[in-house]
Amino acid sequence: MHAKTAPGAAPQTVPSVCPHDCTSTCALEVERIDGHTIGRIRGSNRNSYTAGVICEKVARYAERIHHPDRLTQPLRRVGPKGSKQFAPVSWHDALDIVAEQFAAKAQTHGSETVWPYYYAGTMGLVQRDGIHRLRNAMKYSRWLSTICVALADNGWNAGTGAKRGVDLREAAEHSDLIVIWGGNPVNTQVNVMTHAMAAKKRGAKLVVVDPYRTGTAERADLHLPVRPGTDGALACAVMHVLFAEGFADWPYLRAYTDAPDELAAHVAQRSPQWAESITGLPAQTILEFARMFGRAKNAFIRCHHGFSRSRNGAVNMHAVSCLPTVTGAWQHKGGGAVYGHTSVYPLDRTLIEGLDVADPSVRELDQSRLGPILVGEADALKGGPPVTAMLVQNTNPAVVCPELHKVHRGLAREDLFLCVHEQFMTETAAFADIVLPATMFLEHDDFYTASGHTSFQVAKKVVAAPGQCRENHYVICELARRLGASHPGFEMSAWEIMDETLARSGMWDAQTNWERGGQDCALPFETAHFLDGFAWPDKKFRFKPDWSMLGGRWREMPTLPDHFDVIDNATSDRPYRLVAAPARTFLNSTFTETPGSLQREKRPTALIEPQDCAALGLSDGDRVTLGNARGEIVVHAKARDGQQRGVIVLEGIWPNRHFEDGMGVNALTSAEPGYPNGGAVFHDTAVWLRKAQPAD
Ligand SMILES: Nc1nc2c(c(=O)[nH]1)N[C@H]1C(S)=C(S)[C@@H](COP(=O)(O)OP(=O)(O)OC[C@H]3O[C@@H](n4cnc5c(=O)[nH]c(N)nc54)[C@H](O)[C@@H]3O)O[C@H]1N2
Ligand SMILES: Nc1nc2c(c(=O)[nH]1)N[C@H]1C(S)=C(S)[C@@H](COP(=O)(O)OP(=O)(O)OC[C@H]3O[C@@H](n4cnc5c(=O)[nH]c(N)nc54)[C@H](O)[C@@H]3O)O[C@H]1N2
Ligand code: SF4
Ligand SMILES: [Mo]
Repeated sequence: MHAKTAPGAAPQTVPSVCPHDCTSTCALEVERIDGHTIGRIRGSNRNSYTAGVICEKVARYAERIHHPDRLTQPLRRVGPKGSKQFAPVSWHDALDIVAEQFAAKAQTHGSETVWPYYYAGTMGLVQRDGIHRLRNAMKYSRWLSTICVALADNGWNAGTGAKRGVDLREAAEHSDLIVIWGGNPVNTQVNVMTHAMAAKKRGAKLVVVDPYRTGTAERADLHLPVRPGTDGALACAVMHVLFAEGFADWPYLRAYTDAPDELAAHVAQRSPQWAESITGLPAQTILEFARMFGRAKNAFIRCHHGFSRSRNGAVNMHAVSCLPTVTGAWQHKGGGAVYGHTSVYPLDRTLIEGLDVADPSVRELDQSRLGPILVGEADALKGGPPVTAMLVQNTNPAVVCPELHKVHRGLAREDLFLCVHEQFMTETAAFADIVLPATMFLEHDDFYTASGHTSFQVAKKVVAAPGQCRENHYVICELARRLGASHPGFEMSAWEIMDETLARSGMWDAQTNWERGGQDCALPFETAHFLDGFAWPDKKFRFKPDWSMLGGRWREMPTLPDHFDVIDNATSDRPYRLVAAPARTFLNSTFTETPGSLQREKRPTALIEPQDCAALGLSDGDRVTLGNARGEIVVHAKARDGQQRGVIVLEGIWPNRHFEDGMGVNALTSAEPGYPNGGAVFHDTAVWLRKAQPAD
């Protein structure tokens, strides 16, 4: 238990920044009760994007930071792999063991056998990305980052050339139509809703494109419940109408785009009737949406990640980014689109990531193909040595990765040495040889870019960490010292790295940034709207992207926006399409340990269209089996209106222990890379569905 406020002592309020993997990167106000204890967390008004609003799960962060199950001391495995039999060990000995094992494995198999594995449990750049400095200095296997943004980034950049766009706050004030495409911000980005609802209150229309009736869709004037993986077809049919009915802005197209005549001729063949058969949306509804979009003066599209998580996700994202380009909506205040602002920050990442010592000839492994890699599939290993040693920070692959059966088989390998640096005994940590206890964001210093807004924010440590928890930066530097890795970054504190990085980047120093509550890196109107050109040498938006720039399987891709039919289509054996969507009060597998979130999310549940339920004789609460060649899971059924027949939605990346057979939704999802060159396809899964046999 943590201490209560001393009688009469008012808690202090101190600023911080939310580190979680969420585009909002909210500015926070934290109640500090004493040097070890926090109270409520609130959204700060110092940032006009956060505007005083944060999600409920972070508001009650005291539940997480003061959780009785936090790891507080280093542990060494003393039973079989995965048995959770651990004994305490000192930090000194634990780090020695990790360094000895890494050195021994590298001696036997070469340095590429070690694969530092991380993700975005914290989005702080020093604590998250320092692992690359160790990787680069030691020539450990390199990293192809694919679990989250790869398909969406590639699709967005294919047309515009850069990951930036028009600010949603501007759209909230000026747009007359906001389209939330392929995301559920009521669950995942609460601040998007603040600004979208402000626009709606002003009279703007709200359209939501999502396979099921989410909380976001419920607030829309028009909801388009598209079949998963068919947004490219929908976008083409909308463009068909825009060209056919005179909504295309030809002077803009001639000045700002590469191939408008070819595009117009191409989409002339892609009518709403054509798209009806692919998307399952009535042609009339597509026509209605296209006309709304065409008639709006300053239509704005908020592109989300959700609709990119299919094999054709990059093509679909690119197709959607073409819409405001056809109408020239980019020219108007509040018009255009945004997917993320990450490229606005002029940050030099060399010191943090050790880019100056990176060797491009070292093997690069695909993050999302962890399962195939660990079970030794030759194509996944790129012809190199097996992976026999890993350091895992900020991620829980035993739950979040596709093809979980392979992931678990791999993590259980006796010849794999695994060190997991964690805040909790996650299902990944349970497989470890060494477990190290990690700090939480309020217990260390770091700085943060955002994707949803443009403010760069520094946050200071607020309270002391419990027990022997140490920050990621400490682990990286101590391993570097033991392994003989040399780089200036290993000799500096987190704060020194921040200051030096900011100085090299021409930005405010860390203290100034902290005092002023963040440095806004927003670009001027002309640039944000690409009116001084798109981010290509010829300054033209590309309707015909050069997919070959990305390598991989680009030859198979369509040259113009289209329905790229490489998805895991329904078949007679697997007649349902599964969407593995985010839950409101979990964040990936984080917060699955907090009582408030567990209470709200209840249990893994399949949302099924009522007629499908009737056809299968299912009532709410019945146990159902979902399966495919990769695995089967048992969950509870719930009838849900507002999605097409044949679509099933399962919200939340529940830990595997919540499932009868000990394996969760990612037992069903595929590790096949999206096109052209990687990207996880979490919402692109065909499954069978049947009433489960009675439980034993
Ligand atoms: N509460 C909560 N917040 C989160 C997360 C969480 O798990 N829980 N995860 C965080 C992370 S890591 C990320 S990357 C962001 C992601 O956040 P966003 O970029 O906002 O995207 P999501 O909300 O994940 O998108 C999910 C929605 O996409 C829809 N979708 C799936 N397939 C398709 C499709 O083919 N077409 C269309 N049109 N829609 C489709 C799903 O039905 C679902 O409603 O959210 C972050 N915030
Ligand atoms: N079925 C399905 N699967 C998905 C998705 C989906 O929509 N559906 N979404 C995918 C997406 S978008 C993403 S981004 C991935 C995310 O997957 P992960 O990146 O694995 O995210 P989390 O499950 O939240 O795990 C983050 C872990 O980092 C730990 N952590 C947090 N801060 C720190 C720190 O400072 N130091 C250390 N050492 N550890 C820390 C937390 O305790 C937590 O266990 O999941 C993917 N998996
Ligand atoms: S909305 Fe996202 S960034 Fe804001 S507090 Fe919640 S998790 Fe953090
Ligand atoms: Mo993500």
